[in-house]
Amino acid sequence: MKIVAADVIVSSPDRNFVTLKITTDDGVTGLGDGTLNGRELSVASYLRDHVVPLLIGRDPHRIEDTWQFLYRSAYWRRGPVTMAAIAAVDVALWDIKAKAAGMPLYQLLGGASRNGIMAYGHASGRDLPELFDSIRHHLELGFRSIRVQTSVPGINAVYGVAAQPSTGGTRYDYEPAQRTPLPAEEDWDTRSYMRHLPGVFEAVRNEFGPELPLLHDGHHRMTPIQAAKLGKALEPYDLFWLEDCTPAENQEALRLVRQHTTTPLAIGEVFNTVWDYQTLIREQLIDYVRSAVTHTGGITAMRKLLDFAAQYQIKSGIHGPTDISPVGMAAALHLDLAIHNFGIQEYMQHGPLTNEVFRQSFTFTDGYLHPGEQPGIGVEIDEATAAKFPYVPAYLPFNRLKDGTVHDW
Ligand code: GCO
Ligand code: MG
Repeated sequence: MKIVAADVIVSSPDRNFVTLKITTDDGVTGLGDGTLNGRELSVASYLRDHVVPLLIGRDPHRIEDTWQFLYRSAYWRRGPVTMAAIAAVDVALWDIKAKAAGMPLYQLLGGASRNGIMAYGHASGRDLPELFDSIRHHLELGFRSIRVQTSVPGINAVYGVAAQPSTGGTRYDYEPAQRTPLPAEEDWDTRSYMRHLPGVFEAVRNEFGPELPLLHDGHHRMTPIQAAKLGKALEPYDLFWLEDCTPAENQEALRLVRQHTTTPLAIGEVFNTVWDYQTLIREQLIDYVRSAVTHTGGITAMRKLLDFAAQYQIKSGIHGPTDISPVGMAAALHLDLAIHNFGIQEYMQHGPLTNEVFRQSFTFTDGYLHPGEQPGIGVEIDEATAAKFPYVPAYLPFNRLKDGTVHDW
């Protein structure tokens, strides 16, 4: 079997996606996701201009060799653009291999280790009544684990909070990459946030009880000591995890957080190789690995990363917002089903136009996801429909503090 074509498809139904479609001389095709929110064209060019020419003529079954060739032959290593491009190739090759074997990808990864994949949804509210409605709405949708984000008094626009009532309106289901020529500026004040949040979780626990797994995303906003303080303040509310509590380029910063709080920690959605986690995992400074298959070099790399994490009793918490395409989501689900150290899977439902472009076979039933039994990863792209939605410049917001200093968003 030989690779005879590799096409980079940039399409923007509800948001921008970068999809790689690899075709073999047997007519078998595979899809990979190379979407990098706000920097999509960088990955499209990396693939189109520097990777696709290297793929033509290669044996698609040599997945590990192709991964190592793309990682080492570039000379320049790591980084979100490179690892998203390698991920797109890797997942497309796993898709081909599983299709050629006539089985769903998870069977090639060792078969199912569980019956279903526990998902969490994104509830949010500008105030408690709106938040409670959003939580109820997600419970009605079948979610059994829920992320809670709210507005903060005195701050105009806060990450993760739907701009409209989330009970069937424009729920916070679409990642906030605004289709604007420049990134939108949002305000922020960490102390206001830290004063406000514990009361929100006390109210949620009083309303919904002690059992419901609740998650929260700090989105890199706090210093290590602030993260330690918030983690400690949230302990009475028994969170499933506090995510991205502090920027983690300095992995050692989590030692301080860990000394002060037993609130479980999830980190890594902005990471792209196992080296970003080395101290965090070896010293058990986190409880969940947040990387997406799409941003971390694909199935080949993610499986090795999660096996490393498993030795330290750390579980998966794969990133699954709507800026991970249905292709990247499906790849995650096959890995989720097969690995032993599965934790939870983020699941933001894609928009209706996205579902027209990507035909998916995964299911969400009674709070659990399943990749389905289709050979391959179980996603096909409708290229004619994809062509109707050309790229639209879109950027994630950024933060400034009250004094104008740029802050983490
Ligand atoms: C999450 C993430 C997202 C990011 C988005 C960036 O936990 O899902 O924090 O909300 O903001 O994926 O593109
Ligand atoms: Mg996050």
